[in-house]
Amino acid sequence: MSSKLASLNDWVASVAQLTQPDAIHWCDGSDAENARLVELMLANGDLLKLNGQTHPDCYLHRSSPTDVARVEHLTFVCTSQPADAGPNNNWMAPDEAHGEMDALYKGCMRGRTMYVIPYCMGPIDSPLSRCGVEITDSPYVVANMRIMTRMGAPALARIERDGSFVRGLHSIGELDPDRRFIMHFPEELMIQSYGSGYGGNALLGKKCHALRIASYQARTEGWLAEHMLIVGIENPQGETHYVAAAFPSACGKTNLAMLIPPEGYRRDGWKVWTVGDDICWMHPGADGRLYAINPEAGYFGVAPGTSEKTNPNAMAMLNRDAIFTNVGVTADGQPWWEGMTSGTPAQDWQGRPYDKAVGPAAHPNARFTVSAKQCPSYTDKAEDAQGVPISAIVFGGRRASLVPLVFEARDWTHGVLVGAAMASETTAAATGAVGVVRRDSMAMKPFAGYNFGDYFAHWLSFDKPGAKLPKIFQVNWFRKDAKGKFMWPGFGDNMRVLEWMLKRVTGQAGAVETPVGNLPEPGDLNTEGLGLDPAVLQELLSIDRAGWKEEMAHIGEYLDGFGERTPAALKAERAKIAAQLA
Ligand code: GTP
Ligand code: SPV
Ligand code: MN
Repeated sequence: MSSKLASLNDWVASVAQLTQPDAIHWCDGSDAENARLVELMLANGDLLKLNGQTHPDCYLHRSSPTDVARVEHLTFVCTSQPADAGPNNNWMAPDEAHGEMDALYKGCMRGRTMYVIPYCMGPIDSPLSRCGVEITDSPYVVANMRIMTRMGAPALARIERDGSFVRGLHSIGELDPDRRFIMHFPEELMIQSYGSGYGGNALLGKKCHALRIASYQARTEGWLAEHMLIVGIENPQGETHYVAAAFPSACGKTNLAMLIPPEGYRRDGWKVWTVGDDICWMHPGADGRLYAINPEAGYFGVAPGTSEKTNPNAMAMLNRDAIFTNVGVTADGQPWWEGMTSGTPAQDWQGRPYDKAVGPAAHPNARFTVSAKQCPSYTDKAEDAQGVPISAIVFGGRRASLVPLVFEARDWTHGVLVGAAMASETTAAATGAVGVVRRDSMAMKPFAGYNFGDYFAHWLSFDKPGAKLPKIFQVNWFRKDAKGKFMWPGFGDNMRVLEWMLKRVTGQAGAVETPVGNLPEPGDLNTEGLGLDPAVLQELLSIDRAGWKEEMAHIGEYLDGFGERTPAALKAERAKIAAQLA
């Protein structure tokens, strides 16, 4: 097979010339194709079949034990000018990077099949969507891309219509951490990945295309590509407001995107609709509002911590047609991970007999891959070619101290500062130390495809005459008490905070002004049925002025790190707040 598009055929031929596969397979995305691939992977050990009674068509993939997360230190943005990648990225000169990668790719697909995956990020018929082609030698990547993107014949047809696409080349190589690179060439709309089969490193439509390359394109085209969930909150009057929220990796996007409101809310008629759980592309519409699409078609979510108690919607979508990566298994072949409320693991994620003393059953970054349509709160607004209008943007991180449960930014510039200044504890989603607080502007530290200074300026540029921008908030579900216990119940109860935010949007809720932002008073939050100690709530909703003074000084140093590219308006906003706190 081949394509009507000469540039695509030529590229596929040149990659085959370099990598020397035994066979080339153009993916059409059909069920028959998937069935053949699953059979192949069951035979070669890439997949294990899970319990067909409890989990029909569910499979377990055990990765190489040293290939379990994103590798930020091996991820590069290769622009001609180092300053265009910025201090927030690793940089390599494009020529040098191509040289390194070509050496790795040379003959790497001998004895393997090369799969050509045409995919579309976003609804096939949406003007906001963008396409790419991933070439890979991993059938596991094909199976995941099939769930995570609109893949196959319809995508190829659109690519042939558009005439352009992002080129992504991936090989698992030897799965050797010392021969592993994730390279981005935004000026060439190209991605090259070698040596890892893990999600963010290997499913090139996701972080590599939909965030790093797309953010670079979005800057020149006047839109935003963000690490955000998109959720619709329907009030008892039947009005739905859409919220986009940026939390760093493994900090609660999937959970917020499909939360089940507390019982009282459900009784009153509140409903939650899931549009996306990880990536959001936002464009200004003719009416001045921001309209968002979810470029993905599935969820690649964190398994540990997901349970009937914390995320029943996720549990309901995971009992059929799902791929589980690096989870444990029960004696009767059901997937199992830490946090589950029932079942007992028999084997851990490496296939060893489970022994608590040796380690957890599931890897802390174990993941599930599942179609978005299987989520009970899925809305077909996720298929809307125009996207959904965004009423509020939320930034949030894991902060054991200082950052209150919620506050509102005074205006857009203040909100951009809040996003830029965001910090969070690192998690198992990337290799390296876990629990270290670092700045993670807009939850995009690992994903912005260009200099953060330019990125902040791009964010500020949306505030122009006629714009009807969303209100911006910061939240923190992760405050801990002196004993190290979470102070806020989180999960479904985060609905209470969402309600306050949306009532701020519609002018129905009160707030106290502070230099840091506008906070609810304890009475402004619905805490009915929560049983939260009033002193704890008071602490969650207060500002530690001395602590914030120090934080503002750190934020100043951080912003200065982007030199002349940091917008003056952002520095001025910070200085104003620092002065008010002094
Ligand atoms: P990525 O897919 O890595 O981008 O992550 P994500 O932001 O979608 O994170 P996810 O929702 O999967 O949550 C990661 C972990 O945080 C899980 O173990 C959750 O159980 C936990 N978590 C999510 N929401 C809350 C919350 O409100 N409170 C607490 N304490 N934990 C939460
Ligand atoms: C993240 O790390 O933010 C993820 C998982 O959503 S991955 O696709 O691996 O990037
Ligand atoms: Mn993510």
